[in-house]
Amino acid sequence: MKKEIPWQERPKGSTDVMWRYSENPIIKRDAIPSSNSIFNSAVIPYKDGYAGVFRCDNKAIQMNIFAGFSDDGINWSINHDPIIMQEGNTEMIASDYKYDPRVTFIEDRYWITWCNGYHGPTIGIAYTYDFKEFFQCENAFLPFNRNGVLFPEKINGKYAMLSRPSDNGHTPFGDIFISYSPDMKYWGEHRSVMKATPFEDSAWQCTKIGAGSVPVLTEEGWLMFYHGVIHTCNGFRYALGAAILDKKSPDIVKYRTKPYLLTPSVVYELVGDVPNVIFPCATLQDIKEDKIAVYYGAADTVVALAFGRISEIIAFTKENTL
Ligand code: BMA
Repeated sequence: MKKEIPWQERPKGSTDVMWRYSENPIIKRDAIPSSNSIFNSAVIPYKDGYAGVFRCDNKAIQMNIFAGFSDDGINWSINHDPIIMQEGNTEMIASDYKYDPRVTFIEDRYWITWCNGYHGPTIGIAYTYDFKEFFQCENAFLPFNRNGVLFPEKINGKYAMLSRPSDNGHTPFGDIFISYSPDMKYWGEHRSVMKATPFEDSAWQCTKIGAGSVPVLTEEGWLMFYHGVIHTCNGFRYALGAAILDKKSPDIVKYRTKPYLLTPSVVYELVGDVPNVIFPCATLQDIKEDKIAVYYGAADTVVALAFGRISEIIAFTKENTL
């Protein structure tokens, strides 16, 4: 039986390229007993349904990642206890906190990347076959770094990861880089991919940007949703854009949205622990049906879902490129 991804047609009267799920948020802040908030989280097809890794901050505001399962990608059952890591390709590495997970299937297993607290934020890596046992590997980079996103296949024989070098706080800068590894342990060949924009060109992404969802291979190249940030007089505002990276050399940005695709505009994006945040971390797509569903954290409090037609997002990105 063909697995349906979550989907709703574009609302009548809307001309927007992407639109929100009418029942958002799909995961509320108190979906498990210990949680203060559940947001920036990742999902992936698994067996007959879906699995996910969720960022749940508890009521002491300790950040951790939790596994969860769903039949339909909308109704989730999230474990009440965080993921316990075992040794992967190295000895156990300290992890003061874990947040903002991404999940990628490569070859034979599911890889998790997240922001790992190791003398400050950097990129943690683990793998699992079943979302029950998880094996933690070497951190990809030195601190400080965030938003590590793996490509779903090797590129020129190597694992490839986007990331965003940062600082120890609420980083006021940030560009996306790509790094390669032969073995998921040693990372190098770091190259610049895309930068925050000049204010006068596209101000919603002028302070910093970060990779969001796992890139999806399309006829035009790798389609990736990212967040862009503007520093306003009221703090940071996080919006969502799309980029298309070259298939063979993904450090080459073919197209990138000058206007945003989604910006905080409905109550669960405008109101929460951190107002004005849309933070994409995953997609589910049906390439044949030309459908994509984007999972994003809203206002650092809940998880929400948005939809679009892949062909329309690509056409829009090409026609409105920076
Ligand atoms: C970033 C990260 C994200 C968060 C965002 C907005 O620095 O901490 O987890 O969603 O800020 O607060």
